[in-house]
Amino acid sequence: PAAKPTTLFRKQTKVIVWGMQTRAVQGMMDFDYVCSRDEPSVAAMVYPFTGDHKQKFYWGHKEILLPVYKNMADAMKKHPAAFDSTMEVMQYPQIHTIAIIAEGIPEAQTRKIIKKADEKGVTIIGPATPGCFKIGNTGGMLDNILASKLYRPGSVAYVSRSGGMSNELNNIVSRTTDGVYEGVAIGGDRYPGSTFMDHVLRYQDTPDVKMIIVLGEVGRNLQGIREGRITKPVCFLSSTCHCYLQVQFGHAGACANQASETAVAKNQALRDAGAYVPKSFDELGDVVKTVYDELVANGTIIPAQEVPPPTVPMDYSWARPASFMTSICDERGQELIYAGMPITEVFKEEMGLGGVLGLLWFQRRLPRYACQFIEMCLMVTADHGPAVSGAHNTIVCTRAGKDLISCLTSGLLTIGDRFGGALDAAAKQFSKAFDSGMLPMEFVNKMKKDGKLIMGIGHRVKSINNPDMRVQILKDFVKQHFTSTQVLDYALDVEKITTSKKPNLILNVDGFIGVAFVDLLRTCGGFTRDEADEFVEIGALNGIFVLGRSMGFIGHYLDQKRLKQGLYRHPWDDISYVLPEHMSM
Ligand code: Q5B
Repeated sequence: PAAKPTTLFRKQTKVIVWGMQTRAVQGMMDFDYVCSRDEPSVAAMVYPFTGDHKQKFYWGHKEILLPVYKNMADAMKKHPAAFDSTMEVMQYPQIHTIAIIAEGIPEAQTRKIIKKADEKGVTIIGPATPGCFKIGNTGGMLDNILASKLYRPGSVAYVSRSGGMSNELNNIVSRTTDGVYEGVAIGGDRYPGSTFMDHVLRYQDTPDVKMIIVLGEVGRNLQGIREGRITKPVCFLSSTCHCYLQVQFGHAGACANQASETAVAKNQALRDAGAYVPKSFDELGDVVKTVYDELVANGTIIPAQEVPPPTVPMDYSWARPASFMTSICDERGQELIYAGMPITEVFKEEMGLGGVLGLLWFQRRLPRYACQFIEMCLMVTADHGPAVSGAHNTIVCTRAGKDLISCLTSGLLTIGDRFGGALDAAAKQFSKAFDSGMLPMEFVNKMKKDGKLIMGIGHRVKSINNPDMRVQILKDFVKQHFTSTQVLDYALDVEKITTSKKPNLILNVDGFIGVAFVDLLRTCGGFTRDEADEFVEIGALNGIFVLGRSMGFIGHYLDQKRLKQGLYRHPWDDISYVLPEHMSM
């Protein structure tokens, strides 16, 4: 087995919280804040049942957003339990400690976790414990933490079985000593991920720990104390109500099976081995104080000067979440802010429409060539004549005397898979096929076999014999400025195959923008791969056509008004009436 670290938690330790434990996370953040940490200990949350998003918390008096990831795609299918997530997390080499808050993990699974943890050198705390280092709800609410002075390290480390006893121990230790250095509740299951002795040995090897408290229903492994491996003073308290055989109290791990395991016998054995063993829980504080005073008197402990902790709001308004969340724009101050950038800066930097779109849609300051590309896309999609579905609708609506917004939306409502709204679907289909290593011919054949159209391929009037200059203009720019065009090149290979079957099956303007945008998001340096994929997943790219073509639809509206065109009625001779036989006149 790999070596386990002695120090489990440092001031820089970051945690990932599994599950939507918002209250626990806010408690951890408050704790971090009063401990004067530079930044929150919670790096992220993982919640497989929603998409990636941000969750609001308070860092002191300031609001912050914490990323919530849905983790790997198959986590959704697996409905991960604590066992699955623990086993999965152990695949990552940077994880050295896992605290399992969940209860009711089958013992067989816990044994598997322990085996894997030993192989990997990972320390497991739990199951069925809040743990320590302010993990989850440990230590209670903020007033409790402040009262127990947990915001600064003391010299006393404890290990208990029950997380419920942590508050009581924190209280006793804070009243009788210079405070808690670390506190672990190993959890209530019969097979906890780590044992009392694991932690006692760790504390023995941690220089800043000067005395140790063990609080457990039944102590099991005393060898360390007997053999002199533990040289620091240990206060041990085992509940005497467990002197009866085969009685299970509370946690499964409290079950005493042999006479030698009962509390009375254990307590005596511990006293004999040199541990400080109070007669009852009421005496624990006195014993701890006696030991602590001795350590101060002989100079082992030099109490540090008290520094008051920073204040945090105690009203917990976070528990009542705001009705709306926003992360792209803030208009409350003197100056409007787009994704963190004051509007004067946007103009000073001459970011243009592409730059503003980068801030508001992608929350990034995009490179110059990316802003230019976006503006070119808006320009080439601005209009394609009065005959296309959307413009036609806008014109008919205008001639019916409707207002600008009705006419514009009437046109916009035609945008979809067939007309102007194939960008996202093309981006998804082509990138998925490319990423899977499928050859272009295999992709075309598979789509045919599945009876599906390839999104972004085909045009009503444009073809290889009547090329679409809009696509040519974009292609020239992309080839000159993009750092990589892998997905576009793949789509162009597909186009060679489809146009060999039918000349109008070209990579159309929707398809081109869709695949080129995937290359841009993946390679412009502003996004992780997951972020790039997410924009395609949530349908950002169709927005380019919608925004661009709105210019054209508004143009058609104004044009019809200016030309004073009357109500439109389609001529009968252009309609083929195909009513069923028995209904015809
Ligand atoms: N076939 C665009 O259809 C169109 C195929 C295909 C495999 C394909 C069609 C299509 C995917 C959606 C798409 C965006 C409807 C288009 C735009 C903006 C615009 C518009 C403007 C502007 C054209 C004939 C034969 C059939 C089909 C096969 C057709 N498409 N096979 N994959 N994608 N494309 N939309 O010409 O064997 O005879 O049964 O849905 O990308 O909207 O200017 O007009 O700026 O406003 O009517 O540019 O391609 O062809 O449907 O009669 O099919 O070709 O299976 O095969 P057509 P169909 P078969 S850009």
